[in-house]
Amino acid sequence: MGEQKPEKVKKHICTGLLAHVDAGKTTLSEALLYTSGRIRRLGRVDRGDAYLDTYELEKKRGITIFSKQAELAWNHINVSLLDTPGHVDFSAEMERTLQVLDYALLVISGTDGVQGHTRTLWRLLARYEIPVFIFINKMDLAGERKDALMEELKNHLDGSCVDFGNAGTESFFEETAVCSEAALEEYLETGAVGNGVIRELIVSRKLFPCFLARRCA
Ligand SMILES: Nc1nc2c(ncn2[C@@H]2O[C@H](COP(=O)(O)OP(=O)(O)OP(=O)(O)O)[C@@H](O)[C@H]2O)c(=O)[nH]1
Ligand SMILES: [Mg+2]
Repeated sequence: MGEQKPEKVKKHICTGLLAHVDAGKTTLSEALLYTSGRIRRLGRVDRGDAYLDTYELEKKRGITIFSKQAELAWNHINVSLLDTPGHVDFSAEMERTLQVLDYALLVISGTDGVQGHTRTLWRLLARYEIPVFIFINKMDLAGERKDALMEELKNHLDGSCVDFGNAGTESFFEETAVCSEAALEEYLETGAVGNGVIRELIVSRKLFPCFLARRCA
């Protein structure tokens, strides 16, 4: 009899969405839950029917007051998603989540760019040593600001913010190569940087993947 293959163990990660107030955390959470099939209807904050803004006061004011948790599954990974409030009055509620996060998703509104509160969050994420992915939304309102926004991230957050929309291109590998010696060595030898090294860079906070929303409302 052939050897039985062990069942693929599902990995579990805890990810928090953080941003300044009104950036679009709850809207993005809603989209992630909908895309993963966790919810069947795409609710909206401005209609008061978002899946995660459950409290009456949240629905009425159109803002998040309490952090909420939702579960989704994607490619053999179970993800606990924590949607946090962006309003400074509820910062303690946001900060509580930092103790349990494996990864953070920092949302930046394409119309506002890096705000004072974004920098405060960035410092907190560094203090808690949390790897960060950056998502820039509201690109439907931001016009052709993609390059300027990437410059802003590099200048105001970290020089190792890299646009993953360019993944696989020469300029992507050049930017990735300078993030560590191992990456540079691999790039000089092969002309590319492999996923294994990229993963290491992300986990050790030497590289911050950035994703810009496509321009649709
Ligand atoms: N045009 C446009 N509007 C967006 C986008 N994402 C979010 N919004 C709108 O921005 C407003 C704020 O969105 P929320 O998702 O409530 O933002 P939030 O970051 O969760 O806000 P707080 O939790 O109160 O900090 C809502 O009216 C959304 O419909 C986007 O990509 N484009
Ligand atoms: Mg919200």
